[in-house]
Amino acid sequence: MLLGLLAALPARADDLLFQEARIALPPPGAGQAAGYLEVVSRAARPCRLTGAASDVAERVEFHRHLHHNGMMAMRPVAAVALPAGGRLSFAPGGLHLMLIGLRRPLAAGESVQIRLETDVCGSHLLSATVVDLRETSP
Ligand SMILES: [Cu+2]
Repeated sequence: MLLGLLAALPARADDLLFQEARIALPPPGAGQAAGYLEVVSRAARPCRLTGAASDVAERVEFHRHLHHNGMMAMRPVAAVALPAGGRLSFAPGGLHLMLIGLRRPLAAGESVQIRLETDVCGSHLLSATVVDLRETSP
């Protein structure tokens, strides 16, 4: 009953803030690229990130890095919970976006539009900058 009432409230455009959205420039010829960002909730209720999409890729998944028997693997996750007033970090070595099936090569410095869908916090279009992370690695 209460959940139904909350879901009926309209999502506000400023419910979520997106910071430091960036895509790691993939090696030439790579079919996929990882994306990172900070998601800050200013919403009064929890929500779930339920999907992502971009024109430059056939699909965008949420991935987690897992260490399993000494091996590192990436696993897709269907949805990610975001507590009310909380923060989510999509960062190297952890939760990240994966752009799969790149439709064209990406160039360092360009902006890529990514749409993030949530259950009750609206649909958001954000701009991610393609960054050559290898340049900044020690
Ligand atoms: Cu991945």
